[in-house]
Amino acid sequence: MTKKLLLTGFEPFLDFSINPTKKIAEELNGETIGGYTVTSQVLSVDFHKAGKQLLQWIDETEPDAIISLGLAGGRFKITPERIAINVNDGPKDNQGHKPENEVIQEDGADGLFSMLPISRMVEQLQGQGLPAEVSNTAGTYLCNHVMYQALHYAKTNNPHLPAGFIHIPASHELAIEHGKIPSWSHDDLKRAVMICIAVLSEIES
Ligand code: PCA
Repeated sequence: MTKKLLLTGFEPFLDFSINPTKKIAEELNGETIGGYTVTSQVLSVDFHKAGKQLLQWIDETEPDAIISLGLAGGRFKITPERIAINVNDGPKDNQGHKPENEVIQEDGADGLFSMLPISRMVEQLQGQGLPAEVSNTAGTYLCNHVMYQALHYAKTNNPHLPAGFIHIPASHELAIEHGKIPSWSHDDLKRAVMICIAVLSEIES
């Protein structure tokens, strides 16, 4: 029997009229990659909602691993994130909420490290011809928020759950609309995510 992967993408936000992570998540829903069958969900760019959505889907799916995807418009590479920090800050979310120095979890650690095999993911991506590097900051916006919530859940409820976050560059489709950001083909972005998922099967859990 295959294991279950909860894969999340995000809806569009700010001046990014398309979010390639949404399309990738939707296209991979139901696929089996390595030893994992994917269940996909698309998160709201909403500080009050995203954490609750994630916890609800964890409850429903009972995943053996969680990978969340986010768009990092302006980045050139696939960047698995190393750490999430306990802060919400940044521009308005899609509901108009603009947090400043908010704590995500009152009792939470300042920072939580990814539970995903991030170095191996980078190695595999580069080995298969796709530029990648570990990122040391997921920012303080929704992506950091969701990564932190997943890792806080794991730490509290299931300390061996491989969970974490991968930022991806814009797709060509988005870059054409946006006008000022580097981009990858949708097929390469999707292939990169599939490579990262396949790496999960190398680890025992
Ligand atoms: N990227 C944003 C939030 C949603 C997304 O896809 C971020 O990097 O925080």
